[in-house]
This record gives sequence, C-alpha cells and structure tokens, in this order.
Amino acid sequence: MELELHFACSGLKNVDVGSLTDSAAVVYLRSGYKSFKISGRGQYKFVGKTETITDNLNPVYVQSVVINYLFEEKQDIRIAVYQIDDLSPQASAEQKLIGVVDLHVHDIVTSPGGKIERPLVEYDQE
Ligand SMILES: [Ca+2]
Repeated sequence: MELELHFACSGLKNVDVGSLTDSAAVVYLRSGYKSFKISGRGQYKFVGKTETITDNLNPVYVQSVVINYLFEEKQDIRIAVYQIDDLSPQASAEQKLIGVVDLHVHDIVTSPGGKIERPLVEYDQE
C-alpha cells in the first residue's frame, strides 16, 4: 500500500548565515525485519525528499514523498531536515543536518487524521 507523506516544520532553528534557514526534508526507511522475528534489521535507505524552501523557519513543503507501506513488517522511518547551502539542482539534499525525527510508519498510519507532530531532535554540527 502506498502512503503519500507531506511535511512541515514550525519554529525551525536558524542555522543559516545572514538569512534564515533554507531547508528540505529527506525521508529514509528501514525495514526488512518481521515483527515476530527480529533479524536482518537493515540500514536506513533514502526514499525521497521535499523541495528546498528558502529563508523560512516554518516551512510547509509542497512536494510529498510516497512510501510503500508494508503492514506485515515493522518499518522505521527517519525524517531528516537539512539546511541546504548549495541550491543547484544537482546538489545533494543531505548537506547540513538540522535534526531528525524517528518514527514507525505504523505510528503515522494509526495517528488521528493521519497527522503526527514530533519535536525535531537537533544535531549540532561544526
Ligand atoms: Ca537562507
């Protein structure tokens, strides 16, 4: 079953120099282990990303990310928000990590209205 995920941040930390944060949300999934048999717990794999929203600490991303929901498996989802310094189209979205949210996909599916809000766990990088 496909799930279309939309992302927004509020009160994002300003990590840019001279202007406000330019951010994108990047989605990773980790699955491949059955809930009844914890083995082969995989690595997080890149699934998709939103567009970059410039100079905004409360970005509402337009570009969604579609994931494949496997209800018989335990799926971990990691949403990482990055400051994007290099805005060229070929640049990686994985630039300066601001913070992450780790969830189970199941948490999103079972949340009221399919909407879930979590604090960003901030990462300080020099
Ligand atoms: Ca900026």
